[in-house]
Amino acid sequence: MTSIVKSACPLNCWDSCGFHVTIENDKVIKVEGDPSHPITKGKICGRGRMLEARTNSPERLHYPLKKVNGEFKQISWNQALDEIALELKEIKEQYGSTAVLHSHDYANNGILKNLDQRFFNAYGGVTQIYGSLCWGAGIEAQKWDFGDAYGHEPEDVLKSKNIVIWGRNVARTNMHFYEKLLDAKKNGAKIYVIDPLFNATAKIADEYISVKPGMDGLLALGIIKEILRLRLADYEFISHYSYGFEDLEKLIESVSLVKISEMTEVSVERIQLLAEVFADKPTSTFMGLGLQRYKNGGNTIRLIDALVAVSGNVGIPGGGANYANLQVGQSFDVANLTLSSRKGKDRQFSIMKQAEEVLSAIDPEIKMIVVTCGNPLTQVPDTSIVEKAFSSVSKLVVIEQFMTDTARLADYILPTTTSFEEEDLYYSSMYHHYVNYGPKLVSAPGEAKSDLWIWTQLAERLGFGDDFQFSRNQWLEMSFQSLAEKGVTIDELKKQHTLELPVRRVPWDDFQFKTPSGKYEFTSMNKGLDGLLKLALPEESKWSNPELAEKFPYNLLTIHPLRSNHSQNYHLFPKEPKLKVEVAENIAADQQLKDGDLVRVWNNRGKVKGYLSILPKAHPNTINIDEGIWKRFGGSVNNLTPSEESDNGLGSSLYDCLVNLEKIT
Ligand SMILES: Nc1nc2c(c(=O)[nH]1)N[C@H]1C(S)=C(S)[C@@H](COP(=O)(O)OP(=O)(O)OC[C@H]3O[C@@H](n4cnc5c(=O)[nH]c(N)nc54)[C@H](O)[C@@H]3O)O[C@H]1N2
Ligand SMILES: Nc1nc2c(c(=O)[nH]1)N[C@H]1C(S)=C(S)[C@@H](COP(=O)(O)OP(=O)(O)OC[C@H]3O[C@@H](n4cnc5c(=O)[nH]c(N)nc54)[C@H](O)[C@@H]3O)O[C@H]1N2
Ligand code: SF4
Ligand SMILES: [Mo]
Repeated sequence: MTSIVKSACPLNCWDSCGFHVTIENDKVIKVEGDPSHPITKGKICGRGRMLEARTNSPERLHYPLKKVNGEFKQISWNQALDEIALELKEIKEQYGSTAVLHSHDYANNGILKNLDQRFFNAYGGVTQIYGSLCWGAGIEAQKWDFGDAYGHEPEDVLKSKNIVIWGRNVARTNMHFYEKLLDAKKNGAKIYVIDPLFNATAKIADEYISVKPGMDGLLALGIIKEILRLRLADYEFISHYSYGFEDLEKLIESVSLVKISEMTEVSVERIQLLAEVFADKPTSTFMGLGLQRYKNGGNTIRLIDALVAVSGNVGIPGGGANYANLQVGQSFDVANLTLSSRKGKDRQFSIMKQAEEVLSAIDPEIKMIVVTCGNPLTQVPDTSIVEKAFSSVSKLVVIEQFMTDTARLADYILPTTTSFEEEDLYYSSMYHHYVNYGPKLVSAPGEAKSDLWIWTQLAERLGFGDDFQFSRNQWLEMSFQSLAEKGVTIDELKKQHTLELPVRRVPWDDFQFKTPSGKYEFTSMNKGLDGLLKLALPEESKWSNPELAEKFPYNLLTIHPLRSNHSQNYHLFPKEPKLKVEVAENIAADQQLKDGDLVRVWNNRGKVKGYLSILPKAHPNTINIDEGIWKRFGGSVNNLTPSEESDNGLGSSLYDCLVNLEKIT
């Protein structure tokens, strides 16, 4: 029997698509878009379609595995759970619960994936990771400026006269926004793309502005300087609704436009053009996340926010400093799921430096790491240290669907379900404000079990089974408590499969900000000297570290791959993937390289080998290697990247990375 049922994409992505899934005899046959989804309207990307292959792949993990004398051996669930539970009990008794590290990311956007936190809180509180490899610096920056990180609803861009896409790879990473851009263009809006790479979105832009990586904050400052010189600023907004503008003026006086042009490698004329664009309201700004993965990433986003504010584009239809939309995530009562009151002990490692922290931890040392929804061996910076740390602990437990680079190091691998094998609800706080429902559609293969089943079983063995005695529906209801009070219920979601969340469509339109002053804060009121905007530079650049730049003259970006969500799909490609090293034309010309040459890319942290591909119109001295590629295909690119935290401590500096390159035979 064949049926087509509604479901949703679980992947960590801007778009959060609605699906039509074809099922035959308890098997997923095909994944397509749901034409009735209000935002995604039947279109999905290859990563979504490939969830069929991820579900049916013969490489799926089907049984619990234990490493014995260096080899994985199949064991029963009872043995795996009994042994892990006993280990957890003994570690807690002997060293305290924080001798366990929970290392995770957000590979699956299901709300019930947060129940891992409940387990570790009920256990007594483990060492948790804080910050985000993904968007941490920018989120924190917007919290300082506005009080929170809120974006405009997707339709609002159709009201913009000008649209600035600043470091977001829209055509590749955010396809439904790309569709909206095409509509806006038909409406007569002008599109400006600011990016070191001439990406697919740049192809539809009216103007493409190429910038030196990591220098966007300075560029924003240059644009503000021009706006002020031409007296094009919104002085009404500045005087009534902002705090700290004089500090920004002082900063602007400290640097000339010519110097800004030299450092950003953007011409003075281009900066002047952008000043006119921002003053010609409404202009919307859409920042990407690549933009802030630098040591100065928080300051970069704050200076772009300041530009949007000075030009009077905050809180108006068709405007906005759009980065993320935390209104979406905040709609759910995640705290109800996580039982944080039960956490007796607490220790935190930063997500960037988790490996160094594991290696240096005392009182207590880390005795066990549990990995969920993450693949740190490919995704966390400075791979050689990550590998050392994850190999050093006496017990590594990895809950996975596939034998990833991280799983290979494990002492226990617990096989888990894919999204079509369990019920959950899915949302993303990155773009639109709709929540989607994903029912259980097929049985899991072999003995694979959901993460939630695993936590429930372990909780029983550790004596807090009662904390997990709820049905899936009860868990979902718990997360919907506040929404239900507003008349948005889980029953309705199950019926409709997608629901609009009650959020502000044009945030800050009342000019009441969630900051300490209640105003837009150019200077963050309660942050002391940190609260001032700065001429901050990336850690690795010729301006901040000339000797390093002499040795390693090229900027390495490691952006998100087209056909994989991070590391999730490379092993499923019909043709074995190869590591591609994309270089700006000047690098190829200087070193007389051609497409297909085998090259080595290196710095003081590590090296990778790959095949050269010349990137037309990329900013001079820029290289890109898409992230996510596994060791067996030539990765990880994170062998090269730094584990430094961003200026505000909550983000990564993955793209703040200088390298050298040479041809090898
Ligand atoms: N196909 C695909 N889509 C995805 C994902 C995926 O893995 N694959 N991942 C999802 C996730 S988790 C995320 S976080 C989002 C990320 O979505 P994006 O922010 O769109 O993508 P990134 O790859 O993080 O960032 C890359 C963009 O930033 C630009 N960039 C890098 N450095 C700078 C800079 O200094 N200045 C400027 N102006 N631009 C810069 C790059 O050239 C590139 O165009 O994508 C989501 N969508
Ligand atoms: N160099 C470089 N590194 C980066 C980035 C970059 O741009 N450049 N981007 C960063 C960003 S933005 C992000 S968001 C992170 C993403 O980092 P991760 O989230 O670690 O990466 P993924 O490859 O998406 O997923 C990790 C693993 O989760 C598993 N998984 C999927 N679903 C489930 C589930 O339901 N349960 C369990 N237990 N496991 C599951 C998958 O099989 C996969 O192996 O990477 C970061 N790392
Ligand atoms: S990965 Fe993103 S664009 Fe692709 S189907 Fe999933 S939510 Fe949609
Ligand atoms: Mo991300």
